[in-house]
Amino acid sequence: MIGKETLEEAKQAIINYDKEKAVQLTEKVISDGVDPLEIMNNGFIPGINEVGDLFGRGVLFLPELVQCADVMKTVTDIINNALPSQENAEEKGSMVIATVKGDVHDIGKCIVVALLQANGYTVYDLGRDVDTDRIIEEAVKVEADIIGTSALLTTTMTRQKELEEALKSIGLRDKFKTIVGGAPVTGRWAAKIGADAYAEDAQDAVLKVKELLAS
Ligand code: B1M
Repeated sequence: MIGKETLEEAKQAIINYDKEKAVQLTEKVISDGVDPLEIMNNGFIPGINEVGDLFGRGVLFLPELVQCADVMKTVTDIINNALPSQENAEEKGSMVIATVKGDVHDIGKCIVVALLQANGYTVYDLGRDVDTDRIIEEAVKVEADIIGTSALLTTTMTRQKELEEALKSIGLRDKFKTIVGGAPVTGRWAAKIGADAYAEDAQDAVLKVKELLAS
């Protein structure tokens, strides 16, 4: 268990874009043998969410947002690298994942990727700002079981719908299961566009992927 004070320090380190502090806290948690997802979920993510609120309310501006995101990305990479990797991942199923075209937000998607990999799934991460056609091409190429898309902007969520429609129009909808996520995405949106699953966060994504592969 990480103390409340440390979690608050982690949150503030993101808000104040204090990279040195954020890295120091992360490394301490890892060297203490504590699950690093705890500091991520209960310290850093609340921090970046508050940054988003401050930005949305015009209290904080783009240059600061960029610096906060940079600190968030740094600790995400450290934590992702510290998650245990699994052998024989191939047997559990595979997934192609991307942040949709027009969207460069990838911090959450990278957490999802790391957690799926840590749970033994093979994940082909195509990165961010990825065209729908390319996502489908790659899924066909690697014979993925699941296609996952992340969208953080209300304006790019429509790409998730575009993917469903594109799969249908080329007769490949039944070949893949689809899962969607991202801050503005909801279960209702997933149902509306015909996606097979919605995941709220990385832990939920692992759960939903397991269910999709069993169905
Ligand atoms: Co931007 N941004 N941003 N941003 N940014 C938001 C999304 C915003 C809500 C902030 C705000 O105004 N309050 C707002 C969107 C408003 C809207 O759409 N209505 C916004 C805006 C406006 C913009 C720009 C347009 C700003 C500008 O240029 N004027 C611009 C757009 C650029 C573009 O994409 N074309 C922009 C840019 C950026 C940065 C580059 C500076 C940076 C991103 C850096 C990066 O990702 N490499 C950034 C950031 C950091 C944010 C906020 C503050 C934080 C996002 C984040 O990393 N969250 C964000 C505010 C917010 O979301 N509260 C905001 C932490 C992360 C762990 O959570 O990504 O939600 P999240 O992922 C979660 C779950 O959603 C889920 O699991 C993850 C782990 O728990 N999940 C999945 C995610 N993907 C999944 C996929 C799955 C399953 C689950 O299956 C496939």
